[in-house]
Amino acid sequence: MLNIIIFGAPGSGKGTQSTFLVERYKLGHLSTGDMLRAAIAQQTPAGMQAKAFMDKGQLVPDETVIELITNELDKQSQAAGFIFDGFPRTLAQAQKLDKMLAERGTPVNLLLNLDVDEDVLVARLLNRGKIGNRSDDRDENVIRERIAVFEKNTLPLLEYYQKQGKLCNIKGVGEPSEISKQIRQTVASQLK
Ligand code: B4P
Repeated sequence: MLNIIIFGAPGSGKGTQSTFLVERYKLGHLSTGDMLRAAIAQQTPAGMQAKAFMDKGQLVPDETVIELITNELDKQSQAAGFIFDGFPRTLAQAQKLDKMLAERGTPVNLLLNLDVDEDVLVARLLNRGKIGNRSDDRDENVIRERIAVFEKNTLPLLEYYQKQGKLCNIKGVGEPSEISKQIRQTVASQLK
């Protein structure tokens, strides 16, 4: 199995590059953001709880996202591996992911860290807010809160994966296809 975490601040291109990775390596795509938005659209109890956090730019409680991920891992048990997109976002989620994968006899192989400056992130998300239907992209204060939460709660995970020798830094600015090319070369050299 091949398990890749695509990591980065809101607007760093995780969703965009996940599409490339899923296509290229034929892996399952597990995006907690997409799962949460689906739960909100279906008005499930988890979705209703998550909405209040997402509207404010805060993280949804660990138990909620861990339950969503566990269910999907079980549903897609035949997959050749996974792209974890937007998960883990806290140390508790990272430790739980290691445990869940160990129970299935497979590890996280690598983490791709998309590095993008804050001003670029804000501009991208405001632009998506104008053309898309994500309410968390419309308000600059919410966007800046999401970035602040990322820096406080999620960025420290890089050390966790660096210690395991799994961290790969990718410059996340430029044409999406150029970034995909860099990712392809990084994955190839890491898996040698
Ligand atoms: P997510 O859905 O993960 O949203 P995101 O961080 O904004 O990333 P996304 O993948 O959508 O954007 P991308 O960078 O690809 O999470 C939303 C919310 O859900 C969180 O705030 C949180 O509340 C909650 N949540 C999700 N997972 C959670 C977890 N594990 N624990 C707790 N809470 C959780 O792209 C952004 C834009 O940039 C796009 O419009 C794209 O077109 C553009 N773009 C991408 N690459 C570009 C490039 N190279 N050049 C120019 N533009 C580019």
